[in-house]
Amino acid sequence: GSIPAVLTQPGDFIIGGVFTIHTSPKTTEHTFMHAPEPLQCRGRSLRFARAMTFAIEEINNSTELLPGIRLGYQIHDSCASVSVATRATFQLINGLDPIFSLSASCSKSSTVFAIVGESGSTPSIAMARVLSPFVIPQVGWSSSSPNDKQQYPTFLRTIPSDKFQAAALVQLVKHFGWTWIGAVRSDSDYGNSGMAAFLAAANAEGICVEYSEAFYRTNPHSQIRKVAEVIQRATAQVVVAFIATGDMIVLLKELVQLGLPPLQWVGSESWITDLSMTQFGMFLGAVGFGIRRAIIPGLRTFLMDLSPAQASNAYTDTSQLRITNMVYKAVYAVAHGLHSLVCAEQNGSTLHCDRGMKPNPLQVLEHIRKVNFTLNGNRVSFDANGDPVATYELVNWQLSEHGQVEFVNVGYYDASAPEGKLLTMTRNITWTGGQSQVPKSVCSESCPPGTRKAVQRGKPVCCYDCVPCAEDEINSLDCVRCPSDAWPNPQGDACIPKPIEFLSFSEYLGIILAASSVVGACLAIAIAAVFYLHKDTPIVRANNSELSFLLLFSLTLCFLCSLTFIGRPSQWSCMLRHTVFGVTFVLCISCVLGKTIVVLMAFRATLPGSNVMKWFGPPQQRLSVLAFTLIQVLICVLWLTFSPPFPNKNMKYYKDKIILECDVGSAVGFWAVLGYIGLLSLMCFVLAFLARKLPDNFNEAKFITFSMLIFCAVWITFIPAYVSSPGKFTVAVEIFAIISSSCGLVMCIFVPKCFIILFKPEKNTKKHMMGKVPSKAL
Ligand code: TCR
Repeated sequence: GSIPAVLTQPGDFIIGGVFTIHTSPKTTEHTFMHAPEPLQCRGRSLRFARAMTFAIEEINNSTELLPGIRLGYQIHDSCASVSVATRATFQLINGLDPIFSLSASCSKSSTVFAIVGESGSTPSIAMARVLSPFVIPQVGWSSSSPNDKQQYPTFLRTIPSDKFQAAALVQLVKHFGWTWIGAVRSDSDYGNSGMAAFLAAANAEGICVEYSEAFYRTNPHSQIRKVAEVIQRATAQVVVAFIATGDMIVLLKELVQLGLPPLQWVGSESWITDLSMTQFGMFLGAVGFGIRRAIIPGLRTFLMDLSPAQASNAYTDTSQLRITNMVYKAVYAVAHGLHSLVCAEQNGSTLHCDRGMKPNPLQVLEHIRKVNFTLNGNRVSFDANGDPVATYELVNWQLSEHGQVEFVNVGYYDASAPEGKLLTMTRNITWTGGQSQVPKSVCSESCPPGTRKAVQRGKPVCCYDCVPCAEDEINSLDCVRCPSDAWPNPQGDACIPKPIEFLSFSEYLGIILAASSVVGACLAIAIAAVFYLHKDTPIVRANNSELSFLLLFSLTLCFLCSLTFIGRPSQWSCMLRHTVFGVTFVLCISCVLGKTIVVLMAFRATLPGSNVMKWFGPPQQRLSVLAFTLIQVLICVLWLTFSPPFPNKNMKYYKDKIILECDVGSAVGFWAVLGYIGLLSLMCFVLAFLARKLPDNFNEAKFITFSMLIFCAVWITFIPAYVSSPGKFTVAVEIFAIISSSCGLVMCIFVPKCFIILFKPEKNTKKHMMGKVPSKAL
């Protein structure tokens, strides 16, 4: 018949065991009575069952643990099948098989008080569902899927829950900066729940997953091929594989066939410590967490009981006892639980154990749950959830000197350590392809300074383009705008304050302009002095000296007022600037206007020339100058009271500097002042133009025309410069306009007369002057 293998040993108390001895449910011809062929005994599984019998033998020989009591066992082969495992469970709890006829030895067996098993999570869950209604304790040794006490109240285990392994893998991936990974898993409870825990934790850490594929060893070939092709096509260099050994072999064969270039594999505990996987070079450099290695004295000799022909090489290799130790621990935990239930100290000292006791399963469960003992130096205990403390070894697949792949322990993970100390590295890792450099697995390289990440539409956050920061932005993590008075440094990683610009006394331009205004003022004063010294000569007298002196005075002020434009603008200098300049200029122009009117009047109004001075004599002249000037004063007062100019930091105009300027306050005020000057000078120009041919004293009208021409030209060129761009050069242009137009007046109106007074005194006679008049005018 096709009865799965059963191995029994009678005893006072029987422990049940369900193991995956054959990996495929079809290979059921062999019973455990005859050792299976080496090929079917895929290494560890047979060793696991043998580890159980070894532990029971040890306990039976022990004088401390369960003295005088003989433990028996009944071990079933589940063939990695849920249905076979379930049937085995029923057999164990009934002691009878209701459906199949059992071999003689089995039918006599008594019921078990606890069950150790199964290997895989999926069959273990099936068993737990059967066992929990009868409250029969079950201790797993490698079923690691996160478990829920509500659903499986009678399940305990010696392997840590995979939720810790998932967290550990995320830590590992994060530690090496892999933000772009592939994920493959077994389509089983182990793979699905382990990967779900991993993905949730990875997502919380900002790790992006390019693909997540699932398959099972019994899937059609096309499905496995598809998974292999996804891995091949993807760009992620790191693949996290939450896969059971049996599934990994299948995938691996497919990948080898595809000729996949080496990737960095991050493995789960099931396959990362499986020697049968090392036959392929493809996984060299793989890293992952394994159960801590342990030493079980005497096990090797015990295993060697089988003839070498019956055992595979991996079976006898006891250098890597990881899961085997979990089986060993599980059996001991059950024995310790039983011990505390049936053994008690009698008469104060001798230990007595009750062989005939029929233990209540619930009590057994409670006692197993509470065990706390040391086994070969390892603590064994269960937490409230029935799980052990999670500790792992970080395993790295390295090439040994003999050219063989070996598992090198390169670090530890201890879930009970404080945050930040969970993962410790103890040795260097050799990466895939034998590299010593950590492989890179990112979707997009990190952005260079001066640029920022721009997530691509519909793609994970780890995939982005780098777009340059705006001109006024710096890059620290993202593009950050500098405050309005600062500007990025050339490297684009810090904001530096913008330089402040104004026309100062300490720069050449400022010094030259200030000097020329002072020189101009001195010139005007010097001319005034010359005129004063020769105030009785005809030239001075003929040019109605009163207006001339007033004009020279106002010209001096004009020169000097350009000084208020130089230096750091302050509230006062801003208010003074345009108003002082406006008033003094109007004073100037109105003096010139007065002179022109005098000339015009002399010839147009009263040709006989007798009473010009009566209509526009010195008092009228004075009055008109005063009136014209007062109008400008009024404009200025209104401007200053309603909206005076103020110093202003202009950050808008230039991106990289601040202009310290005088804001005119009211543009209307500013243009009114300038416009009034313009109006007067235009008037002056027109009148002087009309009078230019008239024979006045010494051709004054001609010179006035000329000076007004200079004046207007200068100011007209100034306006576009002023309106266009603010800055110190605009101010310089304005000063230049003031100085040059004042200069124009000085040069045209006074310098020729001075020249005659000083160097041609022979022409400075009444006769000479009178002689000219008729020749021109008449
Ligand atoms: N948890 C797997 C089974 C398993 C296993 C192993 C089987 C693990 N480790 C080592 C054989 C050898 C981890 C499960 O299904 O829960």
